[in-house]
Amino acid sequence: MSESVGTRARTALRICPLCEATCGLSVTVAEEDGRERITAARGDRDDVLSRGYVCPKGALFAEVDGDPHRLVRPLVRRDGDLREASWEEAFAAVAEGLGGVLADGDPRAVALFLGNPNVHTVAGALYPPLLVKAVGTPNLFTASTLDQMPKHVSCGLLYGDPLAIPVPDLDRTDHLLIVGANPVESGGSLCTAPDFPGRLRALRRRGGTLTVIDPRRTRTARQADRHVAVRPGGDAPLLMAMVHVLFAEGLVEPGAAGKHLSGVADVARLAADFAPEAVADACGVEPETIRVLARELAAAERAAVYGRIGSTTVEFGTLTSWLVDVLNALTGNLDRPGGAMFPLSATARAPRPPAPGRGFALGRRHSRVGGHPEVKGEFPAAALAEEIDAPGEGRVRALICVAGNPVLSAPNGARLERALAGLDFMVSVDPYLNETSRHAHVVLPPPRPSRSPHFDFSFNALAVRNQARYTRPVIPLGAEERSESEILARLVLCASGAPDADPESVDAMVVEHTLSAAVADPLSPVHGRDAGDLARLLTGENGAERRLDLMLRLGPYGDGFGADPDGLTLAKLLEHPHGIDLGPLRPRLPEVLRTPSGTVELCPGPIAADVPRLRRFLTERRERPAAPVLVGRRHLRSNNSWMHNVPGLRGGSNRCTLHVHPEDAARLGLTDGGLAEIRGDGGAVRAPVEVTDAVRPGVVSLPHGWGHDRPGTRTPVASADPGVNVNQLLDGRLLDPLSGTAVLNGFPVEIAPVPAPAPSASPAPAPSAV
Ligand SMILES: Nc1nc2c(c(=O)[nH]1)N[C@H]1C(S)=C(S)[C@@H](COP(=O)(O)OP(=O)(O)OC[C@H]3O[C@@H](n4cnc5c(=O)[nH]c(N)nc54)[C@H](O)[C@@H]3O)O[C@H]1N2
Ligand SMILES: Nc1nc2c(c(=O)[nH]1)N[C@H]1C(S)=C(S)[C@@H](COP(=O)(O)OP(=O)(O)OC[C@H]3O[C@@H](n4cnc5c(=O)[nH]c(N)nc54)[C@H](O)[C@@H]3O)O[C@H]1N2
Ligand code: SF4
Ligand SMILES: [Mo]
Repeated sequence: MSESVGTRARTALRICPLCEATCGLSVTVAEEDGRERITAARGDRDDVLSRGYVCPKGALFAEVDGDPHRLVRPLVRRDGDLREASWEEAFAAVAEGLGGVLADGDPRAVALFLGNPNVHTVAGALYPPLLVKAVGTPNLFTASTLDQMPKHVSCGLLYGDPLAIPVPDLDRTDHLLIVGANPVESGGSLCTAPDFPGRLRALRRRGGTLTVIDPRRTRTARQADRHVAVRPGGDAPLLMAMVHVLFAEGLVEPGAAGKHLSGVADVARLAADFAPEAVADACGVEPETIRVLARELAAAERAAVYGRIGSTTVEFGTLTSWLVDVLNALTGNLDRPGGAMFPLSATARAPRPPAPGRGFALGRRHSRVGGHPEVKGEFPAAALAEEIDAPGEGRVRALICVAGNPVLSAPNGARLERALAGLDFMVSVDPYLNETSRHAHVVLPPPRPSRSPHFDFSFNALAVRNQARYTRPVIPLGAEERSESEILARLVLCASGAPDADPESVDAMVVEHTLSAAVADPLSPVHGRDAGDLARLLTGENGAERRLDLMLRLGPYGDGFGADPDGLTLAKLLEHPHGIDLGPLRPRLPEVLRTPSGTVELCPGPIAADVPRLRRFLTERRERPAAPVLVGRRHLRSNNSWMHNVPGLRGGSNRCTLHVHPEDAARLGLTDGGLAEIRGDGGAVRAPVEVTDAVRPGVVSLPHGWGHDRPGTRTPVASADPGVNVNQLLDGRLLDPLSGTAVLNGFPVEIAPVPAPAPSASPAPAPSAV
C-alpha cells in the first residue's frame, strides 16, 4: 500500500475525508524528530473513482491533518477547568458522569448529538447506532435535521426506504437540472462524484445542458446554460408548476419505471392548482420560463433533476425533495441510465427478490417539550436546547456529542450554550476544543485523519459509479493516541455499564449477532452454516476491520464466505489499494422498494397533506411585502464550522461577509466594506457588507460555521478573525414540519447600516440573543 521513496520520506494512499467527493490522495510522509507526519498531498491518478483529481482543501490535507491545535490528549474538567488527563482517567470520568445520570433509571436524561464528520469516518459509521441502543434514549439529534432529512423522508415515503436516494447519473446524462446546490464549491453532496466541475464541463462538451436554480449566481450557475434566480423558498411552487405543465401539455412519460409507479393520477390532482401563473410571484420566475424548464426536461433524451441544501433546509424542504423525484419519475428518468439512479454499494444489503415491505413510519413518538414527531429515530436538532433547559420529568441532563458543533451549526447557539453549561454531564468526541466541546466535562480527541482508516460506508451508496476503496491508517497511532473506533466502543461499554470490558468485545458481539441472523436466513449465501466457523474466517487487524470484512462478504459483491470465490473480501480490497471499480449504475427497480404496495408510491399521504400549506404560501407571498430574506453559502476552502483554524485555507474570498445586491444596498444605505446589523427572530449579528449582483435583489447571503469569538476555545487561528454565527438569527422555531429540519435558507431578516466607520477586521460584538 505504501512505496518507499527514500529512507526518510515515503508515499501512501489515503481517501480524503474532507467532503463527500471522497477523492483518493497520495500523501507524502516524512520523519522529523522521530515522528512521522504528512508533508504533502496530491491526487492519486490511479484511484478508480477520482483519477487524480484534488481540490485546494485536499491539496492542503497535510495542513488540515497537521494542525498543531488539534487535541492529542483527553481533557477532563477538574475544579471548573478542562485539563489534560490520561485515557484511563478520562474514561473513568465518563463512566462516572454518564453512569451517574443513567443510574436514575430514565435513559431520556441522556441525549446524543451526532455531527457531520461521523459520515466521514469508519468509527462514525460503525459505533453510533450501538451507542444509541446502549443508552436506550429516544433523545437522538443529528446534523441530518440541519441538512438532508427532507430527502430521507421523501425517499422513505416514495420507496419505503429512507436510505434509497437516487443520484444523478452524472456521466451519462444529457440534461442536468440542479436545484439549490453548488457542487463546484461544495464538491457535491448526496452525489459522490470527484471532480464535479470537470464532470459538468464534460456534460456540456458532449452537447448536454446544465440548468441551475439558485437565488445566487454561484460558480456552478456560471457554468450553466441557464441560471434561474428563484426567490428563496420558492422551489416547491416552481417544481409543482413544472409538474403541472407536464400533465397539462401531455408530457408525462414514465418509461420503463412506469409499471412500478402508483399514484400518478393523484399527483396530477395535487398539481392542478399550481399553474405557472399561479406560482410566478411566489417563486419569482416568469410563467414562460417555468414552461420552458418543464419542456426541456421532458424533451431531453436522458435527464436528471438534482436538489441539495437549497432544496432541503427550507420551509418546504420535504415537498421540494419529493418534487425532485416526482419530476424524474414523470419524465421517465427515474432508474434509467443518464437519469436518477440508485447506487449499490459494496456494504449494502445484497439484493433480494422484490417484495412489499413495511414502508416508512413517521412520528412513532414525540419530543417532550415541543411535541415534534420523531423522524428516522431522531428529533430536530433545533429542539435540543429546549429538551435541556425546559424543566420537568424526562429532561435531558447529559449529552454525548460525537463530531458535532451544534453551538454554531444549529439555530440559536446562545440558548444552546446556556443549556449546555447547565448539564450534569457532557462528553465530546472531538479533535478541537471549540464552541461546543468547551462545555464538555470530558473531551476525547480522535486521532488525526492520517492515523485513521477510511472507508466510505455512506458515500459509496451515493456515488455516481459503484466502487469500493479502503485505506488503512497512513501513520501508526502513537502511544498517547486511541483510535476513534476504540473511543466510541468504550463509550458504548460505559453506556452499557461495563466500562472495563474489552472494546473489541463490542465488535465481536455485532459479528456474532449478524452472522447468527445470516445463517438463519434462507436468502443468505451462508444459510445453514455455522456462525462461529464463519466468524473465525474473518480477517482484519482489529474489530472494525473484521466488521468491514463481514459487511463486504455478505454484501452484493461479496464472496459469501466462499459461495463466490471471486467475490469481494477485505483481503481483496487490500490487494487493490486504488480501489475496485464495480461498474456504472444499473437500474434497480423494483428490487429497492420497501413500500407496503411494492410500488413507488408517488403521492404519499403525509406529503399530500402538506400541500394545502403550500397553497396558503402562494397567497401569503403575494400579499407579504418583499422583506429581505437570507440564504447561506459555502466556500471551496472551508468546511462547515471546523476548518477556519487552518491558516492556508483562510483569507481571499473565504470570509464571513454579507452579500447584498446593489439595489438593496442603495435602498438600505449599505456600502461595500461597511458594517451591517442583521436582525432575525433569534438575535442580531454584525458583518461587513460586500455589494455584489451575484445575489438576487431581496436576498442577502451570510455563510455558516463562523462565530469563533467565545472564550475557552483552543482554535486561535479561527478566533483571530472569528466572523459571526448566522444561526444566531434563528430562534429554532422555523422548521420543515414533515422532517423537523431547520429552515436555514430563505428566512426573513431586517438589515440596517452600522454608522460608525469600523475597520473590517474588528470582531463583531457578541450576538444579542433572546
Ligand atoms: N446556517 C446554516 N447552518 C448550517 C448549514 C447551512 O448551510 N447554513 N449547514 C448544515 C449542514 S449541511 C451540516 S452537515 C451541519 C454540520 O454541523 P456539525 O456536524 O455540528 O458541524 P461541523 O462543523 O461539521 O463539525 C462537527 C465537529 O466535528 C469535529 N470533527 C472534525 N473531524 C472529526 C473527526 O474525525 N472525528 C470527530 N469525532 N470529530 C471531528 C469538528 O471539530 C467539529 O467540532 O451544519 C448545518 N448548519
Ligand atoms: N467547501 C465546502 N464543501 C462542503 C461543505 C462546506 O462547508 N464547504 N459542507 C459539506 C456539507 S455538510 C454539505 S451538506 C454539502 C452541501 O452541498 P451544496 O448543497 O452543494 O452546497 P451549498 O453551497 O450549501 O449550496 C446550496 C445552494 O442553495 C442555494 N439556495 C439557498 N436557498 C435556496 C432556495 O430557496 N432555493 C434554491 N433553489 N437554492 C437556494 C444557495 O445559494 C447555495 O448556492 O457541502 C459539503 N461540502
Ligand atoms: S473535493 Fe472533497 S474529497 Fe476531493 S480533495 Fe477536495 S475536499 Fe477532498
Ligand atoms: Mo451537511
